[in-house]
Amino acid sequence: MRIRVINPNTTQAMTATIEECAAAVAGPATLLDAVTAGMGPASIESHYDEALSVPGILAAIAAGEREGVDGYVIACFGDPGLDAARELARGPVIGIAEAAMRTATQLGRSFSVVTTLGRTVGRAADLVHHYGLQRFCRGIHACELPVLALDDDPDARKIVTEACRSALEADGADAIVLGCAGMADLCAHIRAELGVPVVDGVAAATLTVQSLLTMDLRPSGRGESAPPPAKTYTGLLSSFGR
Ligand code: 5HY
Repeated sequence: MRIRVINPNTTQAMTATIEECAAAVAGPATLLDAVTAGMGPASIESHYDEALSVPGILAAIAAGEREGVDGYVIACFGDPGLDAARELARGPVIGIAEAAMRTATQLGRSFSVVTTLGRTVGRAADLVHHYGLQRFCRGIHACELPVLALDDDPDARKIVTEACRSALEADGADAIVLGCAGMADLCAHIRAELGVPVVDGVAAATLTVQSLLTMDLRPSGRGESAPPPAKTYTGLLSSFGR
């Protein structure tokens, strides 16, 4: 099976981190294909960034459909463009936020989320509600590191680890969910430091897609997941016409 892992921001170094973490869990029958969005923001830390990341995601999905990709991961904790991507793809499309949070619910009664900047907490809260996980989520916390600082700040691991420790002490949750794809390579360290389950959405989403395909499960392609109606798109989006 072929799984495309899409980094919706345009930072190649982050795609490399994402690819490494997805490859660490993918099975021998899975061909992983990690791609960086060909257009959009260098990082996604606001509603504006999120909106402008969607065309790059949809272009990567459309290309995957032409190339015979079986399933997709959207490797950004805002799960940007997820519903639109599911209209384009024949196979499963899984966002790392949904995958991580649902995985955390299978490890205990509660989880806390630790994300990057405080301004992204609202989006994470919206997703908790959208996925119906309010009764499990004890809190959403920010480490106040910009997304790209996860890769270039020498203190990033310490800062994120301490933010996770503080979240655990504040909320008393059974698990921690890492709220950024760029934190994926910190997961094992933080889990060892805290002694509780720490869930990385890149691994969770990759294995969710792999599991669905292994069970030969794909969206019905009917109703809301049917392909979007053909129409003309103009200006910068003219290439998205169908
Ligand atoms: C992510 N931004 O996973 C999100 C994290 C966030 O560029 N990749 C990004 O803060 O929403």
